[in-house]
Amino acid sequence: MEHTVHSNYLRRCFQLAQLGAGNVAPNPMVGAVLVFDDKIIGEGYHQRYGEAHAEVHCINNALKSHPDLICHSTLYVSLEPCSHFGKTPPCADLIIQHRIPKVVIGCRDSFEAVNGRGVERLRNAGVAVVEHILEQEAMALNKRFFTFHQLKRPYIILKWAQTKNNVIGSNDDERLLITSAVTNRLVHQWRTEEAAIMVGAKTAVKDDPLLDNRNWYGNPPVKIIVSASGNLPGHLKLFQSGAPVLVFTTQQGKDEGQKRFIKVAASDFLDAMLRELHQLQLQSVLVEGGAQLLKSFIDAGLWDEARVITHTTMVAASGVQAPRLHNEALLQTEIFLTDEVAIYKNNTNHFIGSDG
Ligand code: AOF
Ligand code: ZN
Repeated sequence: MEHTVHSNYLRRCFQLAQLGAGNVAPNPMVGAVLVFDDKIIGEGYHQRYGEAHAEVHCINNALKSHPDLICHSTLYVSLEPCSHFGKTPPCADLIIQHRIPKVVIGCRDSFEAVNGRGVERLRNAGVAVVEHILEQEAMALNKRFFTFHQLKRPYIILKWAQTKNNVIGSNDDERLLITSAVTNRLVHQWRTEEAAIMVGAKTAVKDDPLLDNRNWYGNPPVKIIVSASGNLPGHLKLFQSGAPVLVFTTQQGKDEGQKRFIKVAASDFLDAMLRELHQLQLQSVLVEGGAQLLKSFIDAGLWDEARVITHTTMVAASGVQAPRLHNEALLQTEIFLTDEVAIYKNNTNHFIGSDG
């Protein structure tokens, strides 16, 4: 009974948290509610990166209408309240100051400066802390943030489009167009949701894509090109629009304008590149091809999600075969005009909760 009550209020926190989508990264999305006598007396969420945390908005909201009830209420938060002085003071201290007797959290915060210290601080001050109610859901809500902090690499989403017979590209220099206008827009939404997009040099040259998110509103992702030689023609369209371009190469390259070369060892290419991306605080990357680059991520087991767009009728007589996933679990499929969009997750990766 109590478990159901806790779950319901935590689900409300998740809903609130998502109102911050697109505005809080690289911080996690967080929502909070204050409950007295099974009624919500305050709500809040982390609205914008660098600004007040969810708990602050929630307590301020309750202060307006029910200041006297706060010290008798339970605070629900989708994430462990912070214990560090970041851009804002610790939320754990605010909770203690307001003498809130009980806090129910979705999951602990894997950020090194917090990582259990928020819970510890609350318990040391006599606040009852309830955990493990909807832990996996709470972590999934911020899958990019937790992957980044726990695995020290970005959350990796593979994406490709294929014909009905699994052909991803032509054998010659022609670009193979598979997706409809609707799916293209969806892909631009996906690009907007991630910190970076990545393609191999061959795709960059053959398709000459802009690699931007012009058909969706929001921040443009950083463009990443994987090019062993580092030789990329300066006229490529991807160099012409705003976002910075990172070229991962095994050679020395000359930085120019928005273009930056990062040299990594050939022997350890993928891991070294992911370490660099972690250093650069890029929490997620959408890998858009070609087949060879996608396959190298799959073979290394370095992927979290795959989004495969399959044309429902188009058949190619010949061409480059799409890669094959291993250990995948199908999460959902949806049809957009001519295309079926299937989302898979990597079954071997999962978040680690505070109980191991
Ligand atoms: C919370 N409540 O709503 C959020 C938290 O630089 P700052 O001060 O914004 O701190 C950022 C870190 O705080 C972030 O990496 C994460 O660990 C935590 N985010 N914590 O108690 C919130 N957004
Ligand atoms: Zn905080």
